[in-house]
Amino acid sequence: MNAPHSTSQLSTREIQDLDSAHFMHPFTDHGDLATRGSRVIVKSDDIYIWDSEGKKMLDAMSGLWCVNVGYGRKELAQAAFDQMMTLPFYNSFFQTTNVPAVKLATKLASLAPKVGDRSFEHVFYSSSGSESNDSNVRMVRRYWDLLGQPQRKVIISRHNAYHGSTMAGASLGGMSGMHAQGDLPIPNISHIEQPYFFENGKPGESADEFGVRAAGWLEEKILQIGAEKVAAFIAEPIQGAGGVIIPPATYWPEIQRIVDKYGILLISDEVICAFGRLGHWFAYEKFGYKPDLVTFAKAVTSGYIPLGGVMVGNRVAKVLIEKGGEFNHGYTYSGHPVACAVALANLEIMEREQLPKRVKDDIGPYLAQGFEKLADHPLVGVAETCGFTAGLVLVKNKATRERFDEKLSMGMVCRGHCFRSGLIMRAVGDRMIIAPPLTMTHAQIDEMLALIRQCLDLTYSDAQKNGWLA
Ligand code: PXG
Repeated sequence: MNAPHSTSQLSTREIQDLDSAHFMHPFTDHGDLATRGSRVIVKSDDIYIWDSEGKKMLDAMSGLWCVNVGYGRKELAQAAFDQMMTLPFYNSFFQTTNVPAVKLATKLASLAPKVGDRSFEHVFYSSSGSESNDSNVRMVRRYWDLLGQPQRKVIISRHNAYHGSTMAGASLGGMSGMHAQGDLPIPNISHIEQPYFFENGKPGESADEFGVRAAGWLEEKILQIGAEKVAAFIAEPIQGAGGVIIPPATYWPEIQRIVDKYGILLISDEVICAFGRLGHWFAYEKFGYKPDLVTFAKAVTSGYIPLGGVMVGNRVAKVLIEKGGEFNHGYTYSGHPVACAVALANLEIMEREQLPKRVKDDIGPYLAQGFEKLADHPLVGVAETCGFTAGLVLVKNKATRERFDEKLSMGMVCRGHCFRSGLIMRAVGDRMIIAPPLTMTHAQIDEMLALIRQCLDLTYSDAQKNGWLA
C-alpha cells in the first residue's frame, strides 16, 4: 500500500486500514484489530479526548496513568519548543551534561522526602519505566558485587505485578501471560502472592490481619531461597496495571521489618504512584516505608514526552559512586534535554497548582465519598480508592461475592458500555479501574461518577437479560 504524504484528509476507515497494515501495536491481537479496526484518537483538551468520528470521551485513565496535569498545557509545548531550539539533544556519556538534566535531578532530589536514614540525592535517567527497572536490576547486582556478596542475585517480586515489558521488566512483573511468551522470567527472579484482600482474605480475617499474613509470604520466600542469596524486593506501592490492588495498612510496615531484618534492598516502583497520584510527590511517603531505589516514568512529564528514571537512595549511590568506578550501563537518551525541560515545566505546574496536596486533602477524599456510594450498586462487590485512583469489582452475587464466569468477560462488557457512553475506564479482568487527571473539578468528578453508574446499570441490565446473575 502506498502511504499518502498527509493523513489529515483520510477517512477513519482509511486510517484504520493503514494502521492494521503497518503499525504493530503493543499488547494487541492483530488479527482481531484488523477485523474491528482501531479507535483513532485525534485530539484532547483538559480531561477529554476525541476520536476521528468526533466522539468526545472523558479520559478517566489519564492516557495510561500519565497525564496528571491534564491535556492541552501550552507551557509544556513551549518548554519543548524552547529547548529544541536551544539544544534538542546531546548525550551525557563522555563527561558531558546538559542544564535541564542537571536542574531536573536537583529538583527531583528536593522533592523526594528523606525517610529514616534514606535520602535521595541522585537520579539515573532512562526513557521509560521498563528501562528504569532494567537499570534497577543492573544497579542492585552491581551493589552487591561491590560489597563482596556476588551470590546475592535473587530479586523477589509479586504475582500480578507490572514492572514493564523488556526482558528484565517483564521478568520482574508477575503477569503469567507475559512469562508465557519469550521464556521468562530470566534467572534469579522469584515471585510471591499479591496482597489482595478481597480475593485472598480468609473468612473472618480482618484486612489488617491479612496485611501481616501477606507480608509474611516475603519472609517465607527469603528463607526458602536463603537470605544470603536475596538481593532485593521490588513492589509497586499499590498495584496499578494489576487492577489497583491496595494493600491493607499493615502490609508495608511489615514488609519494611522483613527487608530490614535480612538486609535486602527495597525497590519502590512508582511509575504509576508518584507525582501526586496518591497525594504525595512519592508514594513511599504515604505508606511510610524506606526504599533504596524508586522507579519513576509516566507522570514525571505528564506523558507529554517519554522520560523515566530511578531515584537512587544514598545507601546504593554511596557504594556505586565511591567503590564502583565506571558503571557500564546507560542509554542514548539518559538525561534527554527536551524531556527533562518538559518534566521541569510539568513539575512547576504541579507545584503551582499543589496537585499532590489537592489529591490528599480535596479531590482524593471527594472521589472516595463518591466511590463509597457506588459500592451500593448491585453489581459491585467492593469499591476502593487510594489517592486519585480507584477500582471496583463486578460480582454476580453481591451477598456471597460470587464472581462471574471468566468466559463472560464482564469487565469487557462494562468497558464497551463505557466507550459508547463517552468514558474511558480500564477493565482488568472484572475489576474496573480509573486514574483520572489530578486537575479534575468536583463537577467533573460528579460527571465521571454519573457515567460510571450509568455504565454499571447498562452492564447490569445486560446481565439480567442474558440470565448471567445468580
Ligand atoms: N512499572 C510500572 C509500575 C508500570 O505501571 C512500567 C513499570 C513500565 O513502564 P513503560 O514506560 O516501560 O511502559 C509500568 C507501565 C495498563 C498498563 O494496562 C500499565 C503500564 C503500561 C502499559 C499498560 O494499565 N504501566
